[in-house]
Amino acid sequence: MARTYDPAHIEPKWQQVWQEKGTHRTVEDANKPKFYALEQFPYPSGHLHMGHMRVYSIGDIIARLKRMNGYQVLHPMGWDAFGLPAENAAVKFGAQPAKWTYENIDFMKTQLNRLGVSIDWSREVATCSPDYYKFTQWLFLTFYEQGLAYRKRAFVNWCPECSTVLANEQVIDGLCWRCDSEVTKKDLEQWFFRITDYAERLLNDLDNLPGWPEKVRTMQKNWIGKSQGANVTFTIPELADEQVTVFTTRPDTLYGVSYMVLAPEHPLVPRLVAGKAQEQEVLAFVEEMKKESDITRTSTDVEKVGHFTGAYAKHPLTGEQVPIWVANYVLLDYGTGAVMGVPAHDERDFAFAKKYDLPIKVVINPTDENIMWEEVGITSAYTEDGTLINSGDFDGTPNRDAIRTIAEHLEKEGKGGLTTSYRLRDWLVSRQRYWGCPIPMTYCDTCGTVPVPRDQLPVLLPEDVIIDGKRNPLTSSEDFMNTTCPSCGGAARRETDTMDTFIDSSWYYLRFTDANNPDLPFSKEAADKWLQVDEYIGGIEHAILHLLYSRFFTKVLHDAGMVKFDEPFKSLLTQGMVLKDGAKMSKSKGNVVSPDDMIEKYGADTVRLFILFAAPPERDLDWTDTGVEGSYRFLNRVWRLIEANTALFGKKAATPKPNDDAAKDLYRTVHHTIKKVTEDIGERYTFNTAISTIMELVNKLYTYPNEADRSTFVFALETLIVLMAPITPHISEEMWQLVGKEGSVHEQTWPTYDPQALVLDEVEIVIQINGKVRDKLVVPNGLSKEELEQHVTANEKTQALIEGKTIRKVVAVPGKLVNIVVG
Ligand code: ANZ
Ligand code: ZN
Repeated sequence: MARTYDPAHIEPKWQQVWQEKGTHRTVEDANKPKFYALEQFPYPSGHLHMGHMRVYSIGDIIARLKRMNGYQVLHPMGWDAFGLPAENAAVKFGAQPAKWTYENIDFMKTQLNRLGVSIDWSREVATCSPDYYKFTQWLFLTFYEQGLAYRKRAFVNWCPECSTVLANEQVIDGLCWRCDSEVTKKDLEQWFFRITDYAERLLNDLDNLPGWPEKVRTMQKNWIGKSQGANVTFTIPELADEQVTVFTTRPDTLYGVSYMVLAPEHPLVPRLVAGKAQEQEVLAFVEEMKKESDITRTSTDVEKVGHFTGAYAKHPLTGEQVPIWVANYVLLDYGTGAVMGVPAHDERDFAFAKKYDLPIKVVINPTDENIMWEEVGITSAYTEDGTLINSGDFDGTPNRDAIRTIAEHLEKEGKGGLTTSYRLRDWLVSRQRYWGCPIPMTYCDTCGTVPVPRDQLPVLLPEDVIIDGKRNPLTSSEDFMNTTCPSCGGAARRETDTMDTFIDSSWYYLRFTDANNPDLPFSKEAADKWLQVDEYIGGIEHAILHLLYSRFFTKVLHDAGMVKFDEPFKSLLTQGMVLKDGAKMSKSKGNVVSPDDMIEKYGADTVRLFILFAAPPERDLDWTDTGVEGSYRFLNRVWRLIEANTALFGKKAATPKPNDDAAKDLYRTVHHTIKKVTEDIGERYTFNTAISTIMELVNKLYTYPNEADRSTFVFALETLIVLMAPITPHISEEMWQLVGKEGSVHEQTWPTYDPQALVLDEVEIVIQINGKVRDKLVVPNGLSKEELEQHVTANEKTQALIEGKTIRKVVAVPGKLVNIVVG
């Protein structure tokens, strides 16, 4: 009796077999090329959603194909397990973050296994486990030793809701990336990573990443925000010629400066206003500005406001008095935190000068004859190019040239010079949170800041703490507050801040190469063997933060001699979202499709097939019930085809003998399918078109005549099972067994296509007489020009067409046509 396709039975069965046999373990075999396939590891929030199912299906099909292609494949998985939700759960349900997190991990791991992904779980990592975070601390010390981790007092982004600081990258349009509350500022002593030291390399090396989407590279480029300009140093006579430097992209407008603006937090401000009438007013403004986020302050919708400090600077070239202001739109941590105001040639300065009635001085004469220089600055700023006027010795210089000549002149005078600024800021890594990796530092009254020696790592997170969501419980931990100084043995306290979780995820791909190493984060040998990640798959939401930080980490570790490469991810695939009927899945819309329900109903193979078939990976995918059902029906169709023909199979691979037309055609189709599937999955990552080619093959097999060659038919069926293995691993394994084959289908060698088989034996060509189409003719394929000419002219059909006429010329185009010119 025919067996029906029963995924609920076969899927768990094979999952267990694979697990017992260790089918998905990484095979280390120096004779094979290596391939590292990695999907971004999930945060253990509680359960996997369809978006996860999509990334992991994509990663799995790639990993499986490479294995069958003869690669040694590393395909690991772990958990990005520190972070705020665990603490929120602790506040809400009283669960300990550790317990909550590990329970989630257990559940989500079961979900992943149910999808049938081929993960080497022997390399599993969880960033919250002491075995892992010991080395996160170890690497923090490396950064410290390299002078790349430092502590400073700074105005930092503060989320009052999460009661923690945020990195600039975590402030989106002035709001907290996590909870959307308005971000304010706080003056705190914090740890930073000196990522700005790497700004230039992080920017330039984007050019060495052709395997990354252009869009992501552009986003990183803009984030780094390189700006070429000049520093100009003014002096302040009333403060004993104290210097104040501004950053400008337009040193050519230096003679047009009519005021200077300092960021409200600029350290000179209190001294400038001391004892002046403006003192109270300015200091009050400064306090107000400290609370506002940079994004709000510089937003185009926000009005520019400022205050005169009552003090003046001296212009470096003219010696003129320049009034010094403070204003909301100047930011402390861009450039030098001070700007020169040139209202005639900058829109923003123009608006500011108009509002506060400051002088407007034109120094660039428009090249455009329709604009009178006398008009500039009356109704708007002139921001285009022109020639310098009112600029001393520089009059008459084209302004583009003056950018350089004025900067060079300043340099000679010791008053500035050309320089580069980046928008990228140093990475603020301290968090006032409990559920994170403790920063391995101690503070001693005698010795100051003392790193915890490596042999004393990890600095463990205490587990018996009370979490109220307001205070960091580490600040009342006995362990942290009363410790001994590693240097002098005296009383000391530990750093109570933990690390930004982005540090945890900046090096996990390295740990996977040597996941159980008890002494080192990873050995150089293992990392050098497996890295770079050959294909990294994840969401576009990580285009800036995670990828930039990981690149930074890799470069630092490269410079420290720990790895040989200096970019972690050779190729990057950013997958689209999973939608439901065109809308984003969300609890509030009630349109969430649960992966568990779908697997329960149709099986994991159907879910995988649908996900991979419904859209190319970078595009959004629309989850439709009819689509899933279609995928399920297709698998049933394949199943019945194999089921009905099991008797034809022998133990050995079928040797096809295509000796009739139907067999020849099928033989060619099989090779075409092999080629298409191999390239679509392995090179183009267009899994959808690979699948449709397989579907066409199945259609052909259904109409294959009974009397046609059987050996070719069996060869086609066998190949079909193998080609489906990376896509739908369970049903393929079951069918492989069903037809009596030995071993696992996943251990088969991927079929190769025969280019010869793709060539048609015969082609149809057109016969033209004097340029007019007169007939068609079937000729052997692959004839040369001369052969074709001969073949056609000798043919009796042709002879009849040219009867009684003389051939003057023959033009033969192989595979297409022959034109005979007669007279
Ligand atoms: C004078 C000037 C004249 C400027 C002119 C522009 C046009 P990008 O391209 O983004 O680097 N600036 C410098 N530091 C600043 C800060 N901390 N906060 C706010 N604005 C700042 O922009 C550089 C320009 O932005 C600088 O060039 C400066 O204004 C301003 F016709 O200087 B400019
Ligand atoms: Zn000490």
